[in-house]
Amino acid sequence: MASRLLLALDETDPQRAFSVAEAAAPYLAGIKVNWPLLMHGGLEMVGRLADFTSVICDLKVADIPNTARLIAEAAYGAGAAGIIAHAFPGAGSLQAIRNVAPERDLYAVITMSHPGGGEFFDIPGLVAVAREGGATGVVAPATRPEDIAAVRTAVGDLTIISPGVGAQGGDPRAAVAAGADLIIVGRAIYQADDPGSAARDFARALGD
Ligand code: OMP
Repeated sequence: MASRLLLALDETDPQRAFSVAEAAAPYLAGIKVNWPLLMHGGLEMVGRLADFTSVICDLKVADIPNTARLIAEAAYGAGAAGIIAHAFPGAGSLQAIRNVAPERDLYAVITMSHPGGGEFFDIPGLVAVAREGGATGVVAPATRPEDIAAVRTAVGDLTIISPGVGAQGGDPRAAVAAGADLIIVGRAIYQADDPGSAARDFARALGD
């Protein structure tokens, strides 16, 4: 079956990022890049990593629609298959991203994985924003499967991607059982002695 594993490539050394990506790529559904790698390697990292697998730009966009649009034009233009944005700025900001590339993915953050990360996030309200804004998927935490289940109930068949496995302690099987489609793993793969084996083991553990 297709892999359920997304690699969070928060490696700050671009050369090491490429070697990790190359080793892990056979076991991945995609790579997620965030500010740490983009700030060290530049936006061109997106297109270069897209040679291995599809790339999601986790920019956590949280801005007015015009600024969100400008960010989306740069990220999709660099080759991103998807962008992660916060839902809380509202449906208009998500729509501004969606309109840049309606055929690509847009994931809206509903609630976050770190301790206290759910405190200010209203799950049903933000899921409604995500749907109105045209998101193709949402982000919900593997550290709190009960939140994934609540998101799944509200979100219908949108894709749920779930961070918090590995370094943050979340249980990947529990996250999938609660409704997650794809599991995001960062440090437990890119800091492993053998990132390829680590990715293979996570992907196998997620197999049905
Ligand atoms: P590790 O904790 O190293 O596995 O990395 C997790 C990745 O998921 C990082 O890139 C985080 O920025 C991201 N993330 C979270 O950890 N928690 C969230 O609630 C949301 C995200 C995200 O949007 O990807």
